[in-house]
Amino acid sequence: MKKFTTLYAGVLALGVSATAVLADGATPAPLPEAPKFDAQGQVNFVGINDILEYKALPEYKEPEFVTEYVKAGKLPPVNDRLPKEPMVYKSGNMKDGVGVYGDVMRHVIGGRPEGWNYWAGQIQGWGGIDIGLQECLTRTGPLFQVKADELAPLPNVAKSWEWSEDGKQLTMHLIEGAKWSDGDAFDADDIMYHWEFNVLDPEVNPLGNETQETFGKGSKLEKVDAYTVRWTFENAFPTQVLYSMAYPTFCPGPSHILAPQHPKNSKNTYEQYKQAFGPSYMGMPTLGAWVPVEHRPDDIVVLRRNPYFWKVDESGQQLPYLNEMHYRLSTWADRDVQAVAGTGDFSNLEQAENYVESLKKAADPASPARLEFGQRTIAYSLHFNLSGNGWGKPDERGQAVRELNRNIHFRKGVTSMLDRQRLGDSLVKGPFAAIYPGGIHPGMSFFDAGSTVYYPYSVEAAKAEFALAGLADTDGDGVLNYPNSGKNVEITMLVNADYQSDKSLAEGVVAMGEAVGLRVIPNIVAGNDREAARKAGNFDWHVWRNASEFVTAVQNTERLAPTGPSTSDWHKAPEGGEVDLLDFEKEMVDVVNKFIATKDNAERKTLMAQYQKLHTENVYTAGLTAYPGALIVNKRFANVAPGAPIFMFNWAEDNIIRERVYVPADKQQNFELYPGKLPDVPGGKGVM
Ligand code: BQZ
Ligand code: CA
Repeated sequence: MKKFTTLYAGVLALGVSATAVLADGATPAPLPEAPKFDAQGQVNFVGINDILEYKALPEYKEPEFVTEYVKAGKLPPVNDRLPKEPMVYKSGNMKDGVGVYGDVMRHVIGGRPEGWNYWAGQIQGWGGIDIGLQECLTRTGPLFQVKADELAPLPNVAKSWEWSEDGKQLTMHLIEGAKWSDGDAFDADDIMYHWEFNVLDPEVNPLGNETQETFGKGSKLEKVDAYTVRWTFENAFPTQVLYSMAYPTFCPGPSHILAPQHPKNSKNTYEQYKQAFGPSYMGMPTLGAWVPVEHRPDDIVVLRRNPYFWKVDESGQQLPYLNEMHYRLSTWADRDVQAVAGTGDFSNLEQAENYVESLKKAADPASPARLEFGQRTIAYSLHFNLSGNGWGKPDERGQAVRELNRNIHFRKGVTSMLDRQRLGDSLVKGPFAAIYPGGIHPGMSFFDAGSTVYYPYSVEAAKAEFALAGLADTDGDGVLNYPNSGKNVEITMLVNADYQSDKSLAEGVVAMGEAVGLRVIPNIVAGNDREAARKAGNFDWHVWRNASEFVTAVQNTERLAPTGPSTSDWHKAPEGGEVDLLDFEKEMVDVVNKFIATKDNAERKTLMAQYQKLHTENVYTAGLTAYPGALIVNKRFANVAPGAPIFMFNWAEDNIIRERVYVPADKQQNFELYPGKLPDVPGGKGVM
């Protein structure tokens, strides 16, 4: 009774009759057609077997300077540095065929390396550093070019797998005889170390956020022999889980280096384990194509080719072709500027404010870089911290907001206050941005307009919904008050300081809140600290650029709803507690788990449509805007797959398969900072 009278009192305080207000609540409207925008790059779709295979070749080759190390007895011959059956990239899938050694790809990034313990959650600075260092059980970035009816994760360090009759076991075969970049053998012990000491240890939070639930509640993993591991699942044939075995969620680390530092094997605390390989530690063993050899803080990270890299081209040349990789430590906006100017080699043009300038520069025939727009795979959403039981340890003010966040009328009010057309225009005018209600991106294969509930922009509807949530400006200062405490509603909104786009959208949300009496206080935090705040739940709201599950639905599907205690970025369990699921979240979890558990494509489409309806009707998140990205790559590079999106299953740093990109001899520049050098031992001088 109390609740209703308070509510009623709130409504009356607005000076309008309850019926009028109720009639004006948020009412769905058809989703406006997105402006026509054709992706420029034409993808030629292929089968998985057109891209790669695993087989022994009659002979192998290496760069001449590497042979010098072999002659000097510093390195085993190339045959002994490769697995029994290396991964072979097929020339038919390489636009410019077999390449030549030499040159560098000069990345510019906005992140900063905290250190090299990726498996305990350290950040390397994003922008392709961790993507290049992490080789995972499967690989999905390049799937943008795989035919829909053959879509399945690519083999990677797991070269093949088979399901048991009952579909509850998956036996995976690892590449045999591969070595870490320091020569140590790669085998099942590395897989098991990651599973037991990082994933299952609740004190260790890998950078990919993987937990046991990432692979299905009650999932198990065991070692069969040196090159075979076996998964056991509760459901039959959860084939979806193979996507979660790709970057960033199952990328084993060098257990010979990590295990001795783990608290279970040493006197280290968990923090000391995480910090055991600081940003100045060079030569961290990797299965990736390049090894960190130098880090000048706030200046550059330099990597040199890994002499044990386990992939080759069809002529038997050990990859990568590029001898060196640079990551200039700058800002994300500078990455766009340098890529079009030609002082950098690569950018994901993802900040729409930079489109016009970048397009103009790239349109000049003399431009050093090629710019190619893709589909609308970039989108931003407003996340409500939906934990009402203590995740992130909120104070009284924060707790009150979380309880509002859990109120459907409040969320419908928020989504109604958003003028999405204006938000898109605030980033860039023209056919780029589309109205995005939230959930699966418009235009993507699992998007279903019919199940997308769109509450259009309406100040009246927003105000009516806030009244139904019991809010009213009882002291007339223009800011809504809580019914019982009488205090003004104050909402903190976490914003990533590293991107102008995030800040522009946040400004829009603040202004649109003010117009309906909501006081939204932006908490604009840079890079690694923002990551920490996000992961710890230190926010009421969060303006966030979507991850791959909202683009493809099949990559990291478990993150579409709180399917586990910490699988959702904005609704996790508190220490030692449970996730306090709202009713519609329980339904979403059920639908997502059914999607993961079935192989029937028609059923999957139906289930994803059900998910989309639950997500958008209940405003699980409030979409802000969706727009295309453009890939900018310097023209001297060959083998950049046509139509590679800047983001889909993963970022373009994965999608373009950098290890098979090369610079034709006549276009090579002498950008190498350590020509003729190879990485030194782990923790050594960098180059030897
Ligand atoms: C791409 C990407 C490669 C992370 C990061 C960064 C982090 C997030 C996100 C993007 C950067 C670039 O994105 O913006 O274009 O190069 O690195 O990893 O935004 O702050 O936490 O999810 O991927
Ligand atoms: Ca007030």
